[in-house]
Amino acid sequence: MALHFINNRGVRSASGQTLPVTDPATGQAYDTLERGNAADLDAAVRAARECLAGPWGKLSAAERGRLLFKLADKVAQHADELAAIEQRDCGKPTKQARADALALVRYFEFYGGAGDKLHGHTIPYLDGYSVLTWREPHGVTGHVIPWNYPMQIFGRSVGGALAAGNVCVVKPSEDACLSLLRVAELAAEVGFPAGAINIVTGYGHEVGDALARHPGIDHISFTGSPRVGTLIQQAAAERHCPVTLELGGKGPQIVFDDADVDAAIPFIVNAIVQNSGQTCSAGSRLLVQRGLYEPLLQRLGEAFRGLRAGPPAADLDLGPLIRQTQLERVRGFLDEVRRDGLPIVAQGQVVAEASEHGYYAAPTLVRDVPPQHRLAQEEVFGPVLAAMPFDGEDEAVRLANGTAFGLVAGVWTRDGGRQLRMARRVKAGQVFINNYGAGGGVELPFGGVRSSGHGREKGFEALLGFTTLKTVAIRHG
Ligand code: TXE
Repeated sequence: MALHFINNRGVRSASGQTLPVTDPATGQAYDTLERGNAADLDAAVRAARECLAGPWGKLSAAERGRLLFKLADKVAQHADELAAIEQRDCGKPTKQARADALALVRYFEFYGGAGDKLHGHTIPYLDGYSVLTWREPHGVTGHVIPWNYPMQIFGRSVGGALAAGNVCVVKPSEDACLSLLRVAELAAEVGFPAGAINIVTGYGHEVGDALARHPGIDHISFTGSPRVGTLIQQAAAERHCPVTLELGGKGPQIVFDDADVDAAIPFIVNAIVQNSGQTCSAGSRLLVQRGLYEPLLQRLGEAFRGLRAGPPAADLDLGPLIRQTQLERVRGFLDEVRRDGLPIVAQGQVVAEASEHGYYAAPTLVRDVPPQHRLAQEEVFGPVLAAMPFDGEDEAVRLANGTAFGLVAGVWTRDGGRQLRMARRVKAGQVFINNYGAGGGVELPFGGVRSSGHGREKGFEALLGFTTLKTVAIRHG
């Protein structure tokens, strides 16, 4: 029985209602979580505000950093436990669940050491004046977190917000929140004051919507679908609350015919099968220069045929998808592929013991996908890679930029000039040259342009977003 976490303790919902926690590997419910509502959210905001006005507001940046370092150590000690919780809650293969727990450690370390480096400036102005700028926390930050990487997204978002001096109210996904409730307990154990980290579980249209509208929330950080991002931004606009939105993408992997194919193949495969394709930065489109198209598809076909999806604990290439509706979404895309006669180059397997239970999807490579096809335009959020050929740099850029999104892109070429030209011309928040970081690198600023959202998370840059700038002008005569 998982409870909300408010004021450093487990709390029942005001309504007394709960929701089931389902194992995506079996489709069976094995626990409950609280179905929060606006009253629970309000209690969390009040706890946060009291903490901000009390113990949290008195801490120096260095003291906040020390707490984050302690939390990093604590999470490292509990990494196996947290990975096991995440594995059952999200269906992650062991390697992925563990990588997520270790990334959480890195986020707390990184932001633990970064908060006391948030400097302002002095600015030359009129004679007789001194002008300086201060970076101040927003106050209470709200964090709406999805189910694909709960620990990683909590780390980048809450870690940065705390380091910058904010206190946090978190609304995790109703599909995956157990690891975060445990992390919040660990934070209390290492000395985070009551109210610094609060978690209210439940549905998005109930708790998430209440968070977006609550006047006591001073900044919102949201990762999720473009549809809900729009709703949150609209609600926040009513009270002029700043938001950071990370809304996914349709990442192109652009492979020129001078690419190091041996190096590229493992990255291309991983970028679409990692976390069963449920990754905002997934490389879900493969753009290949025509001369390399056939040989590369042949080699990728072999690689895809060797991929296996199965029970998370078996630690295969893929686990299940998060829930039935996501599986139906992936199947819907594949139905359209068949209906429109697009050639499927290869599919991996769902291993026998998994095939009758849980939400498994076989990794699939589809070729000759027309650039305007839904498979080439919309985020599947499953292990389906859409391949298409291109002839030259201009066409590669046109195709790469030809969706509503702009989150992450990969470019594979040995030509140094082309590397930089492509990096400049592709519309994306991150461009990887001869590598592809599907979510990797806590140090690297991350976020999108266009429908992928705005604002940056991760890296030092994210700290700026969790602050507001105050200009102080002093006339001293
Ligand atoms: O996302 P939602 P869903 C994309 C991906 C996926 C699709 C749908 O393409 O297939 O979105 O996934 C909360 N007010 N991404 O439906 O609904 C919700 O409770 C406030 C990309 O699961 O956006 C959860 O905590 N909050 C992505 C969070 O929003 C609301 C990660 C995300 O859920 C709300 C996940 C509301 N009205 C999905 N409704 C990425 N960028 O990595 C829901 N929520």
